[in-house]
Amino acid sequence: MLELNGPTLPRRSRRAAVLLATGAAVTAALLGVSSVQANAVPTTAAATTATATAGKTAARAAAAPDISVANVKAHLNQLQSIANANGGNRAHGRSGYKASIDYVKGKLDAAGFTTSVQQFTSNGSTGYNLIADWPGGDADHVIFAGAHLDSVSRGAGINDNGSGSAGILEVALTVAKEGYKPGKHLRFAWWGAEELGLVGSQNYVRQLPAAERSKIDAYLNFDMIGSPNPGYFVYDDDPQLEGVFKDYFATKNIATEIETEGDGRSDHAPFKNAGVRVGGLFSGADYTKTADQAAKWGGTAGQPFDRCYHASCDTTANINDTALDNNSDAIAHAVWTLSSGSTTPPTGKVFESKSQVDIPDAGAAVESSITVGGVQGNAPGALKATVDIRHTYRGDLVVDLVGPSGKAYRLKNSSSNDSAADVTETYTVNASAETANGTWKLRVQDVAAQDSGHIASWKLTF
Ligand code: DTR
Ligand code: ZN
Ligand code: ZN
Repeated sequence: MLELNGPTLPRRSRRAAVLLATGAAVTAALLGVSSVQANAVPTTAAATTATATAGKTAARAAAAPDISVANVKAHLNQLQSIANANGGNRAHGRSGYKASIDYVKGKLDAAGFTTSVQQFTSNGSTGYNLIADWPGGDADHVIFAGAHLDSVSRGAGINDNGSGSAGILEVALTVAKEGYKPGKHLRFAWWGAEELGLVGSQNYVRQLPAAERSKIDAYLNFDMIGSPNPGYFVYDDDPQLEGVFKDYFATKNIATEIETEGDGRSDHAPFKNAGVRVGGLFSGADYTKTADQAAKWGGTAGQPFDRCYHASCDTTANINDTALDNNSDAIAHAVWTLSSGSTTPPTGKVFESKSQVDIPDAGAAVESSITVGGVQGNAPGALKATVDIRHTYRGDLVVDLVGPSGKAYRLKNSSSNDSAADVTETYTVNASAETANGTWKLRVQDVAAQDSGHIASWKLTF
């Protein structure tokens, strides 16, 4: 690939690239796909076939899936690495906090969430809140889950509050993986500067118009959910929300207590003060576990729930996996239950195009179309787009799926250091905002000179 105004390739590989490109052009000529068509946006009639019979597509009330505690711990490992690389902490105003925001945002963007970063100033430093909305659901009824992402300056803050942050992140990613279609709108947030006095969440609530605030049916807060000597505490601010969590733990034969020390001590407080119904979970901080509590929860009586609270030893070693797992599953149960959504099972219907479309070297985008029909309702939140693109330097390629609405969903960005050939991938796209039936397009553009190729085939699985 020769970057425009970039370094030139050594002659051998340039010659090889030229031969391959010519080869593609020869292939195209044999197939009657003219070079003019390659540069224009061809109106290739797609060879679409429904190759599978539809399963029942009736939506069903969805039960929350299990949340992978291994995935939650993988997020904690990332946050630990971020702290290690940034002075040992992820505190407000420090590089480790912004790096934490960037990590979480990257995961959510890739999963199809609509994210925004809200900035604020505290103690002379810029702070950040990350807000993530799952497209769909009744916008007038929002189920909101939040956790503060900042640590104290003394340590990595893995339990306080990497645990809550990782727990809601994995729940959000599971929403996407499941293609969950909530009846109510789902929103997630990672707050900044909680340790300075709930600064980020207060900033968010303060700037939220009253009309938007009134749409929040519930705000659920998760601050410390993996304490090493854990308790199972449920916020008692709202009886119904408290009941959702208590009922869940009862099905797991886990005793709970109401959370008594937390009033005003975490990010649910600004929401509660603004009249929003709040709930949440907590596994304990520096208070001491009693003998009675140890009898029902295990662990060590006479010791704090988290002896590393606000200390440098709050690392990935400071986590009880069972508590992290149980609480992450309880978060998912609450999100699914309160959003009363459904998951439309995959129909199994496949629509495919095998029309070859040439991709001009460093040229205009080309498109291949598929017309979808006979699928009820909207496309799934986990629509599978399988592409087979032949190209001698796939880093040149930008690939989008364009829905019937005309909205483009980015499948692949270009990359100056991906010299491998061909793009043969299956992408999962949250296309739940699109009607299933209509014309879908695969749009491909080669954005760098000296390599070319063609779309060989692609298909959509509903
Ligand atoms: N203030 C929180 C930790 C904390 C202490 N008690 C509670 C009760 C409920 C939620 C959180 C807390 C912090 O240090 O981040
Ligand atoms: Zn704290
Ligand atoms: Zn905390």
